[in-house]
Amino acid sequence: MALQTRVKLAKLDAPKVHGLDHHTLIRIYRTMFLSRRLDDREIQLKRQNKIYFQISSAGHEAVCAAMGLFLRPGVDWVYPYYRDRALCLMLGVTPLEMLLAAVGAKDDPSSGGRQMPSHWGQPKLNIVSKSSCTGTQFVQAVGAAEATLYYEGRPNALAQAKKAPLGEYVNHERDEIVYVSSGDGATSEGEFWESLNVACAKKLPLLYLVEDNGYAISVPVEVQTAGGSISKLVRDFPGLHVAECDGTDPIESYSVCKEAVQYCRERRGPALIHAQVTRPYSHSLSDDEKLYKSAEEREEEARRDPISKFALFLVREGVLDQKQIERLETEIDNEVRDAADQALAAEEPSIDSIRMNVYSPDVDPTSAAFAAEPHLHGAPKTMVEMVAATIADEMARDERITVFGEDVADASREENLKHVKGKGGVFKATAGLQRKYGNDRVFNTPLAEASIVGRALGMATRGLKPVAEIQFFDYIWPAMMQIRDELCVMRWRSNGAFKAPVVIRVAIGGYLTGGGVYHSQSGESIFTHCPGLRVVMPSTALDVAGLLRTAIRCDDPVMFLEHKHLYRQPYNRSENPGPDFTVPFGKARTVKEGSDLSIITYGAVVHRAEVAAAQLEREGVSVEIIDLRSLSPYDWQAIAATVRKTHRVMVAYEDMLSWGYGAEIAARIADELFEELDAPVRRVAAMDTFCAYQPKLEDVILPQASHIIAAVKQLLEY
Ligand SMILES: Cc1ncc(C[n+]2csc(CCOP(=O)(O)OP(=O)(O)O)c2C)c(N)n1
Ligand SMILES: [Mg+2]
Repeated sequence: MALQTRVKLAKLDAPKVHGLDHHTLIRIYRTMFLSRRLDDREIQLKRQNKIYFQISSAGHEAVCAAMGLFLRPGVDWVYPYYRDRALCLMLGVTPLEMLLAAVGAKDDPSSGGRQMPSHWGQPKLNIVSKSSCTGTQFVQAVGAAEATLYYEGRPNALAQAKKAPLGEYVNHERDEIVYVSSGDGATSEGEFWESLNVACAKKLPLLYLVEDNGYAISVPVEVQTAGGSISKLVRDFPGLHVAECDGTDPIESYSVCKEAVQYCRERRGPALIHAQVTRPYSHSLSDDEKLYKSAEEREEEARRDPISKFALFLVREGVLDQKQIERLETEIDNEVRDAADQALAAEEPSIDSIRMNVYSPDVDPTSAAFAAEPHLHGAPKTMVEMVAATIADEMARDERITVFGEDVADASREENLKHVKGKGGVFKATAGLQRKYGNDRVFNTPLAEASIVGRALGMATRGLKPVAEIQFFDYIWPAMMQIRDELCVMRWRSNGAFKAPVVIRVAIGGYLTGGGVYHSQSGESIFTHCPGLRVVMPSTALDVAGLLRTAIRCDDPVMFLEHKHLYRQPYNRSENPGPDFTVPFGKARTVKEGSDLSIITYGAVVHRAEVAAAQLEREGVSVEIIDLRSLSPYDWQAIAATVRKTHRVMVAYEDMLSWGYGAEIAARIADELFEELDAPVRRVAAMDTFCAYQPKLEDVILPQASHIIAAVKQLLEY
């Protein structure tokens, strides 16, 4: 096996000094060797076609094992990279559990056979489920570290989080830290830099380990990183403790990890360790490094192999003799063989289990429990005023709620609050919340959307209830990866072990007069396309109160789309329905009953449909209007009922005509209700182009009442 080659090649260049007792030294070696043998075994299984993928931790074992001595399982929070097998072994993940993941078994604790091997995750050890995305982990770890500080100041929030679903995994200790690791390649992702910025600005107890094996698949580090050294680049981040070490040497790694962990535990700020490691087994079994690494490079790496070097070190230092090493290795080989036999015999997940854990099994936001009567009181509020009022009520009830985003605070400089009115959002949707609840609960973030969503996810993972704001839908795209690949998938990929009940409030839509391309976009279908995410879009202030409260009390991630054009209209205002008013998701509202034709709509088009219907009424045409208000899930029963009643239907929406949200509704009506139809299903929607700055052009592009009237008349001719 490859290992034997390396023992022969290794030189006696291991460090001579060590302050470690024999027990610890042997524990380190045992873990390193076990890690390597698990990789070797998986490689063998892959070659025998008994598993489907393998990515190894070979070459990374020393620094990971050393780090594992300092992180406390179930106390510190851990976001490990896929090459952190030795760390996970140290924390208590068993060889069997690792091999259950490799074979994709039902009882794989990291994902129930849903993720590829080495995608670690175990709630009882505070190891947070990792995706395959390189770089998304950084900002999530920031959110987890923010939760550390939050719980420190708010024990009541901790108590509330423990009572919520999955509360058994919520924990906090005074000197806990958060660990996040990555390769050299992943530090090129924007989220790495976004995370460092926040970690340093907020002095978070966040420990980074960059395991630099010189390559990201085939891309060498000098192409990846300016100057070839990530630690050089980050050295001037304020308050960041930066250290380098030979990550193939457990003794050197031990002292560097010790110092960095202590720095974070003492709350002096974040720390970053840059560890030089090797990658002797190619990137994965799908890669062959001989295609891009020279023979000399590979030989040089072999000489630095941590396992062979450390074995020789232990012999030389008299910790173990050759026989004892061999005995230890045989014992480990037997352990790995037994675990592999057990894993290979393990049950596979059942086919019907695939639908489990897309959404919360504990809270059903579509249920009757969320159907409440309004107790209206006070002066009528606009939609935007109702957003602030609803969040304010919920924050009083639930101390887990944090509110953040760009400009959402009244004034970040608290001393200014005595003299100024406060901003509270570019639309004032969060006005007064910071003043009322403090700047640990309501705060501005750097201008970095991926990190807004990633931080929210990290907080939610630890039991908080973030209500984050994306200022304009048009600028949500930097956060797309965090939303699509992380937020929506967290519960499913961890087979229900972790969840992400984040509310993302987003100002959306056109009809703005002068919004142009970048202040007018729709695109809700892109998010209704994401399983795991709830998407709602109210058109009245009353529905804002009911649906936003349901969103906050929901146990799933919710995208709450607030139409900018509707924020301050007089026609959709409402008195406050009271602090217990909720509206269930997936229940449409009948805006107006009618008998000749149905319009299925939502958002800003609801009012346009009402205007059209009023005019048509004068011409003797009776139109029924259904406001979906909840887009995923949506109320198919209400749609079917209205089609069965009028037999003529139009779907009117602001998203683009082609591939837009209404296209799916129209398709389903044609699919399932064809025999009910007296006329084709008609879509009235935005042109397949962009909204223009010139209001007249925007009026042509977006659906108007006149378009609806014309389409209704055509449909009535059938
Ligand atoms: C966002 C993203 N882009 C691309 C990939 C494909 N990919 C997987 S691992 C990898 C290289 C990672 O290199 P590095 O961070 O140095 O880690 P290493 O594998 O070398 O330990 C790439 C490009 C991915 N998983 N995620
Ligand atoms: Mg690398």
